[in-house]
Amino acid sequence: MPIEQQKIDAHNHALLPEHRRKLEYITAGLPDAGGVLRKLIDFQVAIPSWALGTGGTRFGRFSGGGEPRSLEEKIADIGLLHALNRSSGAISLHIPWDIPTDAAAVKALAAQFGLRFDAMNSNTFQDQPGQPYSYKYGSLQHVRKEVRHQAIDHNIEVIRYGEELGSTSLTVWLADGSCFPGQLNFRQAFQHTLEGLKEIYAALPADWKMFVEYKAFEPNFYSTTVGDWGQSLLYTSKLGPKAYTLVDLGHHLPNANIEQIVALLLMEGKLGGFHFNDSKYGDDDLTVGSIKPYQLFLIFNELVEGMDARHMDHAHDLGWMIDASHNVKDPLEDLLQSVEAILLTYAQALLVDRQKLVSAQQDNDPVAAQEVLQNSFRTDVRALVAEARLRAGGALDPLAFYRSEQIRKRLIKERGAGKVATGL
Ligand code: PSV
Ligand code: MN
Repeated sequence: MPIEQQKIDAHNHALLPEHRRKLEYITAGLPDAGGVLRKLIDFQVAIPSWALGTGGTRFGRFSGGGEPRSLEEKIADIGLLHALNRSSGAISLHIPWDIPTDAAAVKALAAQFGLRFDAMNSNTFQDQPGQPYSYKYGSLQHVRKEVRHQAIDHNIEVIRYGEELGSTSLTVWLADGSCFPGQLNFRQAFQHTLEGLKEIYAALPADWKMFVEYKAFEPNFYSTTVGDWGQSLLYTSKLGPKAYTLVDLGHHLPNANIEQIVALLLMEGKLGGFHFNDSKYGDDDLTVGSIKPYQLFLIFNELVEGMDARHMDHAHDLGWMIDASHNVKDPLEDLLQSVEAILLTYAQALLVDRQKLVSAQQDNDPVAAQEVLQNSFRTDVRALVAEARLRAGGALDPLAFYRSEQIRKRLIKERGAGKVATGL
């Protein structure tokens, strides 16, 4: 649904006096507000094609209506988000949920909305109609060669689709593992998986990256063949320089120190991609920043520190993506909230007084270190993020705009109430 710039301008105009007052207050205390604003404008978070419909659990799914009926409509939805927040300028596709039958047309449509194609995602965790072999007992780890080959071929096919769209990375997430002790020979499962990943790696174009995503449990509940960052790092180290570990915030055991994981992967030059979401218990796929915002801040603090230590470009050197979808919110509102949470937290991490933090560390002063971190975490940076959006042509308050324009109601009218988008 196209959004008229005039409407965004009118919305901004009404909010401008209040916004300016808040912005002056925050920028007065900042040494380099311009630099922070530039980084915020550059930072783009990819939206996965499967997050545009109401998510579900294995117990049920409750469509809110107006869900995209095709890849083209998914692109239009992300275009809408990007028009409002100017920070969602990329789409991440899942094959076979979103096969681009006419790649040139799909690419041109995305370009009209200012979107590029982020990482391509393969799917060997579900069986597709007509598929010769089942993934019930795994894919790349499988005891049977023909199943492994089918999974390898699928990943290579996904790379080919991605090449047509201008993507430059492949994310491999495997559901492989076992549900019961004794079901699997761990070493053999690892070796089979490594061999398969090597074949996929060999098919990568020169400028492509491969992200190996890990997950502690689910759908397998006893062992997972890429179960944690150590296992992922083992694979990516053996694969070579184009292979990186991907961190999904929901894929850890409770209370894992994700900020430390991120710091060490960055130190090794092996952090490649990031899936944002939030959770209370496991891979809950809840809105970013809705449950543990301080943990997200600590992770961003390490990301900024670690990327700066390696002179990395914050906006382009890692693949940033949201990976969330759940049952109760309007997915577009949810995504607006998630992107906002990411940018707010990134802004807070940019404000951390690094010199003071280093001094506190050198002085063995945990009290001072906590003061430094929490000073930033408790700074209200909402006006800064809004200003970045305004300068980039977006809406000062995307969610308020979305609601006042009754966008969901219009989407339901256009697409119907009953359709369920492809995805989980
Ligand atoms: C698995 O839980 C995961 O995080 C992977 O990134 C998948 O591609 C995605 O969710 C959607 O199933
Ligand atoms: Mn993920």
